[in-house]
Amino acid sequence: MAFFRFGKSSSESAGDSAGDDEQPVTAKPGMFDRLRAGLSKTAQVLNTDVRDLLKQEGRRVDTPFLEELRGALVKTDMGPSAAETIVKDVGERLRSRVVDPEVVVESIRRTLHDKLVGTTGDLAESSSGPTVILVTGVNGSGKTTSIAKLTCRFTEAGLRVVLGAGDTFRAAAVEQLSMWAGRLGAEIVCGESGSDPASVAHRAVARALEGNFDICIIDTAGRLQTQSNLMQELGKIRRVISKQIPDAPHEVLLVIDATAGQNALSQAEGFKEAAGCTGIILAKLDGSARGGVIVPVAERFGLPVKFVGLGESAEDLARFNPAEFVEAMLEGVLKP
Ligand SMILES: Nc1nc2c(ncn2[C@@H]2O[C@H](COP(=O)(O)OP(=O)(O)O)[C@@H](O)[C@H]2O)c(=O)[nH]1
Ligand SMILES: [Mg+2]
Repeated sequence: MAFFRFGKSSSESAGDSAGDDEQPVTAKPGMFDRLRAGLSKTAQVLNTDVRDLLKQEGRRVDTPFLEELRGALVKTDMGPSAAETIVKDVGERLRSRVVDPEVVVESIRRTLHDKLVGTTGDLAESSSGPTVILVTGVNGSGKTTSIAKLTCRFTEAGLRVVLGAGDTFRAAAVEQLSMWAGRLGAEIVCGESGSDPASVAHRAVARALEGNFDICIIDTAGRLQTQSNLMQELGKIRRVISKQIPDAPHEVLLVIDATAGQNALSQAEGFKEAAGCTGIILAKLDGSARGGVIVPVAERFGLPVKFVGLGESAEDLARFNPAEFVEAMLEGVLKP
């Protein structure tokens, strides 16, 4: 079904209604500008540290130069393996010669692209009936906001969405999701505060089936992988859902906070197995100077990064496109 290509990449405008999203749409502002703005803090690191290094007149590519380059690259959180590949490549191509900024930038571009290509993918969808998406992650990572953003994309594409307020831990969480549901024209199924999230999930999926909804998205309370009872709860939610629709949940999305650094990565690790995650949303890229973290995220989890979060509004979500991402990161590095 074509509708699951609803999540236009950032080179396509969010409001494009041409309806032919097989065609690459270029020269449209909108999502690419948003991606660029979101990655501006990361680009700034490359723009100052790397650019300063590249602009030093007569500077030769020697060991101190390569170590300075490595230091600047690592600041973006792209991880030691990507930085090492770039440093090695630049060393091999330019050693003892005068620095050629074009070669260095090309090496960064190619390395990041190679590491990121193939690390994305479309959302899975149900072959018949509602598509069920379970959203999980640590507290405050951006789960509920990401659900609002997905809902916005779906409803804009004319799909009917029912939300399950599975974070029954805090009353405020239910209110937050209800507010978004009202604003975005989605239905919502809530439970009593403190009630069993699996029962809320069950009722949300039942509502999706009986009301012929296209999409059912289930929110969950934030948890840590060390809280084994809560991690088991995710398994229970999955089991309940799969009894209602055998191949559901069709997606289990892990939301990771791009600003939280290495710690967030370790915290998220246990989710992959406990929740059977199928993809990642990397939220809060806009607030981070460490947008390069997408490289270790993709490497470490071995899961496709399906979307990136670029702000707090419902429109601030882009489908992850490696080529555009790398261009946005390198924005301005070669400018005089
Ligand atoms: N700047 C920015 N803030 C975000 C993004 N996603 C979520 N937030 C903010 O992060 C905070 C926690 O988000 P929330 O969705 O409630 O997290 P949850 O606890 O995982 O459900 C809220 O203040 C959100 O507005 C994003 O992509 N960019
Ligand atoms: Mg929440």
